[in-house]
Amino acid sequence: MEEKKGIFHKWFKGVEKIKEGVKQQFTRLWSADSLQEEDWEALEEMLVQADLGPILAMELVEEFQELKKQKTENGNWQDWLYGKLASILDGNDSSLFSSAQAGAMKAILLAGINGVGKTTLAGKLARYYSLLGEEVALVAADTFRAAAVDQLEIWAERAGCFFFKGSPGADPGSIIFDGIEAARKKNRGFVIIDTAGRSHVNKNLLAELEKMGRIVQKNFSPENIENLLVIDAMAGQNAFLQAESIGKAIPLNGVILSKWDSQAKGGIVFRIKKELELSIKYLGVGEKIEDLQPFDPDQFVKAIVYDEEVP
Ligand SMILES: Nc1nc2c(ncn2[C@@H]2O[C@H](COP(=O)(O)OP(=O)(O)OP(=O)(O)O)[C@@H](O)[C@H]2O)c(=O)[nH]1
Ligand SMILES: [Mg+2]
Repeated sequence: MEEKKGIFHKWFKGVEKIKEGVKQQFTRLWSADSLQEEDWEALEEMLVQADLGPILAMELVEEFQELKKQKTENGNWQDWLYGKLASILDGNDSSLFSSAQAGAMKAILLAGINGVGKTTLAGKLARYYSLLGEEVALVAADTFRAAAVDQLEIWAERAGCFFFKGSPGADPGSIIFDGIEAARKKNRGFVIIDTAGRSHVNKNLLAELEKMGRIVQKNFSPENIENLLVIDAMAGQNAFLQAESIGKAIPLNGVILSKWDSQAKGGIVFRIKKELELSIKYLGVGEKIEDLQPFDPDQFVKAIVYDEEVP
């Protein structure tokens, strides 16, 4: 219980900033009789600064302006905003493998630019799904740095799961192929593949990722694959460029936002769902193996809008 509370607090840090801005602006504007241009600008600026991006910020401001014009606002701003924000996240499928065949072998491929937290997440997911009763195998397909393999091996030890590494000099595609084979032989039905960080503008690296994606596809049917993009919660606008080009190399099934505990502004969640039409699956909320929070859209919006006690 103590640990759960700790995790929730770390997660909650990521909404504190947006929550503060939202409360300040909407409390003021909701009950004001006459509003000036600068009031709308201040609201829009707050939303942009909270990482909702210009499109969503403008949309919310315009809808609120319309409401004020018609003087139709009943109730409180919290309920109004809850409805708006919740509708943006409507359809966010936070679960993994929601249509997987029962008993089938499954694979998670983690992709993303350098240093976003892929290897750490591989470890966290390995522990998380092991605790749920899955027989997990971690496959080290990052061949760029020798240390990357050792780093993943340490996570495998912490998570208590099967670990596979290729022979030195092997290419990542063949490591994945062999890793899947080894996992199958060891009856490990839940394969998590850690890949090297790659710049989203490097064509060769994207082609390599494409190849890795194809090898996974050859071994698993689509409903048993989760290609997950790892994004640093602070990436802002750049997250969209990353998603666009990495999404061309492999079909993305969702996003994990890492480093949620370090100054994330919260609004990026809405942008990812709205502009990329990708579901947010998990939040990485720290450097420890247990610092993983399944993303709950309703809890998330309520935490921003309502003054509820942190459980
Ligand atoms: N605060 C915080 N730090 C994190 C989180 N996830 C990862 N880190 C840290 O971020 C750094 C990079 O993490 P890695 O897991 O090595 O990232 P990576 O994407 O595998 O990096 P490359 O393989 O080099 O591309 C490490 O210092 C981690 O401890 C998180 O959720 N919160
Ligand atoms: Mg790594």
